[in-house]
Amino acid sequence: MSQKSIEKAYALAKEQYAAIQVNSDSALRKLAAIPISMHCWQGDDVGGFETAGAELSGGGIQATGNYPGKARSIDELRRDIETAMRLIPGKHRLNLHACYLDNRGKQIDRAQITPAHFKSWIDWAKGHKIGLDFNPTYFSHPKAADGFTLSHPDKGIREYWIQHGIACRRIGAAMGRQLGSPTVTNFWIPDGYKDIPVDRMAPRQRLTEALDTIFAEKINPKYNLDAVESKLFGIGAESYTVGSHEYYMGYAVSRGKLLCLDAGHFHPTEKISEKISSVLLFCPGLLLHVSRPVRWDSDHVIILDEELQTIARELVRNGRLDRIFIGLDYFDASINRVAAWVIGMRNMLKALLIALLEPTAALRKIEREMDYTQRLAMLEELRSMPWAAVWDYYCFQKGVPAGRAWFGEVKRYEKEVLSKRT
Ligand code: RNT
Ligand code: ZN
Repeated sequence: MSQKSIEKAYALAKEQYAAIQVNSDSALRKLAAIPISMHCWQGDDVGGFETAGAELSGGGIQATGNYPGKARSIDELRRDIETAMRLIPGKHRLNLHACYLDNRGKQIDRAQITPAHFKSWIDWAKGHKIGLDFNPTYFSHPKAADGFTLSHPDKGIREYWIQHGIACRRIGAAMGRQLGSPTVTNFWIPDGYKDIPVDRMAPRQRLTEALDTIFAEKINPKYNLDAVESKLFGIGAESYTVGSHEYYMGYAVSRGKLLCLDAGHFHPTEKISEKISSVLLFCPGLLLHVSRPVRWDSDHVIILDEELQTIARELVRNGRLDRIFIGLDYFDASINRVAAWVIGMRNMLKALLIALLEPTAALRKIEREMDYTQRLAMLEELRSMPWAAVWDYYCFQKGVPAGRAWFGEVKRYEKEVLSKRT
């Protein structure tokens, strides 16, 4: 697409949006102010760098596929992330897991990690002027092998994971302070039973005590914000999950924490888009793990489907973007991993743009007047508005390839870099 045709198409689109009282320039300014936290773990199938060639297993998290070119070192992962980010319009963030520490070949115990182990990431983020988000890693570890961590019946094991949590909040705070933007540190644990338990209460009591101990240290929310993430079930933990939705909703509301909604962590017909407004009413903030479950929590690359658009509309319409943190959480090892990032990030942004181009005030008025025929008619007409021309113009503005042109860049990178990794 030439610059001229992008600009021409945009001018026409702008007119069409103006006719429904939508200012497309201002929608683009708003879009540019929304950072998406890109998850580092798509780049190496949730492996991390604790030990050379570490493979993830456990916790019921499963990347499937063996597409060549996965990052084998921090340097390779950073280069892949940089390549992806050059094809995504706007400034975003990187979401790190504790197991991506820079240990310089030395095995470091998870209870012993410090900000020093993330210094090279912080410097890297500074260099790119982006913020970091963080996650303690409660899986792929001998002390998680029983399927229990913070709610483990053994006090010693609980204590170990409590220390990990405390260490991670301090790391999050160091990142946030040094980068001048709060780090969201998200707690997800795999704890649960494969088969029907007798005591559903005790593990939840233990989890509450453990979390309260982890969060006892006061940390300035300017540097670090805590989030807790629920789940419905995991592979090997099908019958009972300690950290269920009701559990964490209660915990987050009573402790003033952010609640993390992962799109893959609910019953198949349950949608997180439906939950956003309720969480915003009662929690200080909301973290999203945008993902695409296919029949189960399969963590497919997000596509521009109805639910993604509905999520984005809920985020934008509620007008509380200052309290909402958007992160992606999926991992597909069966396709080019850089492309997986680019496709998902661009889709998230497209969904937000479509939402920002909505004449929400007018639609609300129609709804209040109970004119449901007009509401349906208008919502359906909006689907064929020329948002794609606005998107292409945004990419052009931000100096990244418009349309499908990014794919050639990924293919070139695959040929020159990824295909040489064996
Ligand atoms: C697992 C959770 C969790 C992880 C990441 C890697 O089901 O979704 O968020 O995917 O922490
Ligand atoms: Zn998640």
